[in-house]
Amino acid sequence: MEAKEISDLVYEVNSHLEKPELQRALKIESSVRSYLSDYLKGRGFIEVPPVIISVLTDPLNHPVYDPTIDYYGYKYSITKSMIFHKHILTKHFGKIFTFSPNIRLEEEDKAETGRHLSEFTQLDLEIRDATREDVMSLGEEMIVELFSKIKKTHSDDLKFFGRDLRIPKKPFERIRYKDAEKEYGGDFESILSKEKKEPFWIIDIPLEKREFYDREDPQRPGILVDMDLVYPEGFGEALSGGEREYKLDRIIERIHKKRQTEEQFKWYIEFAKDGLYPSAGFGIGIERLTRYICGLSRIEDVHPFPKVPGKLSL
Ligand code: ASN
Repeated sequence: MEAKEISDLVYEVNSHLEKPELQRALKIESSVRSYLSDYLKGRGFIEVPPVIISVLTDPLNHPVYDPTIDYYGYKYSITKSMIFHKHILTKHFGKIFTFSPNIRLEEEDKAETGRHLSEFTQLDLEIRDATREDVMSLGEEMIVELFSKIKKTHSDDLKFFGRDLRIPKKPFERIRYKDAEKEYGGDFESILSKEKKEPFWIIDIPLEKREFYDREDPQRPGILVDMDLVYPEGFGEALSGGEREYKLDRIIERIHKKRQTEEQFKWYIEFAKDGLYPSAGFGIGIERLTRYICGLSRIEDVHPFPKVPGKLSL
């Protein structure tokens, strides 16, 4: 990482915070948060506070720097996602959501994507006894309503960005992971994202491409009952989620298939022994959503203190 004088950093932060683009984007993001929150509360969801450190967090399916904090003899991680907490909560609450700050200390190859911040917020939600179908239609309706409201209330800001925000038609297109890969090769997500004019779903993701907690289709071994939503116009991944494994034997088998250890997830396993419910949910990145709404090429332009992998930031 390049060395930087403190005075340079102060200058950089101040010039960033002064930018009209950032100020407008933050105004929009502030509305995005309240509209989404109102939308979910209006549908019976309870907002829960975020978990920042825990003995249990998402293993993710890609490498990140992974520090732990030793505290009273236990190893705590900084939350990478609240996936397990969401699932455990559905034992006692039917529908929950949280604006969850996630820390993923990405490696430097993610610095130039324009889509990665090491610290970001996802709106993470989970519903007990729901199916993938249920959460996909919820996601579609939520996005359509959000975009319509933003168009009405932020027309000046969208005009400033020169953004003609299109309201997508429901249901969004669905493409099976394996079909997309066959037709476009390994880079299908970015190819399709550039080609499409409206958000679309990638469904039925192969088991090895995702974490152990997404449910394997009992009728189609190796295929998960999960999904990603991808933004059009080259903006890439928006959301990911799916149905969850909830039976103890399935959870243990899936942990082993990933070559992870029961020790690593012992707390979650204890909850599974106690009994978990079937559930489904998803998480949508707030900064990526704001970036898409504003039509900006770089994610740091929607965050006051952006943590771009490999770069010093406040
Ligand atoms: N929030 C995602 C989900 O609900 C998980 C993640 O962020 N890795 O599936």
